[in-house]
Amino acid sequence: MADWTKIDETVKRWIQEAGANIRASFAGSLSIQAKSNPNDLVTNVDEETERFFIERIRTEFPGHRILGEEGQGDDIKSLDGVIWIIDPIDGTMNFVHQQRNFALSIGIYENGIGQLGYIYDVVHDELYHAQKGLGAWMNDTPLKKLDPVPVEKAVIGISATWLVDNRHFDQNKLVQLAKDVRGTRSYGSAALELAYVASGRLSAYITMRNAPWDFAGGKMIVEEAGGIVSTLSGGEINMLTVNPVFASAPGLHDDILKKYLN
Ligand code: 2AM
Ligand code: CA
Repeated sequence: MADWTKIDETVKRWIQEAGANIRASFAGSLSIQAKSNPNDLVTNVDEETERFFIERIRTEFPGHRILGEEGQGDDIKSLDGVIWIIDPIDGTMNFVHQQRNFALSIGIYENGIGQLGYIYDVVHDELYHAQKGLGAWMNDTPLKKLDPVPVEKAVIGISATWLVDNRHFDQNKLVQLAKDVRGTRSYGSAALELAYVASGRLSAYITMRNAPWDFAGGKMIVEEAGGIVSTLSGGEINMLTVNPVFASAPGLHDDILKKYLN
């Protein structure tokens, strides 16, 4: 049996160190490259931060496997054993353009079950984290269990991408939802938006396309805070593939599924 409390202490120490390195990088110059398309960016800091964790995990926890966005970890085809799912910088476009609104995200899963989750807002020094069965925190403050929210009082995180013609979803359903809620917001970092759902800053977050490293940490934190995370049809999230993701406060999750998403 893994000692999750001990692993938690180690991860938090590493996250603080990696965060300090990322903040220090603001003073230097970035090397920026495009990946799958001209707007899909990666920088030397994404790669260095991923390597920072991989080197330490390999030394400290040699039996654990690693799925990292920048592909320097293992080739993961199953959820067997302990897997660290890492996004060194979630919201790379924000990191490059704004030097804010990005986060480091880590989810640690054992046989597909989330045990530890972390989202570190590096610029604001806000660490959201959760441990299975023990709850969720922002820094040292426990997050309150989420209360049900009615649609008309909901502030939801959604990108404008999904409210215009797109290949993935009939935008008219989401346009009606956007009209009915109190407000919409878009931060450009799935991890941060999930942290905001967990802490009640957002009532829900909806996206058509998230990769496991975008949601692995956040899913755990939202669930430990009493929220619900599913696909847009209410199904279970697949931790090995890209998914549509719908994270929400309780009550609201059911209302939106029934009234808007089916
Ligand atoms: P990233 O910055 O780590 O790539 C808004 O763009 C959010 O969606 C960010 O969390 C971003 O993560 C993620 N994202 C962007 N393009 C994506 C893609 N093609 N597949 C999955 N997630 C993506
Ligand atoms: Ca990333």
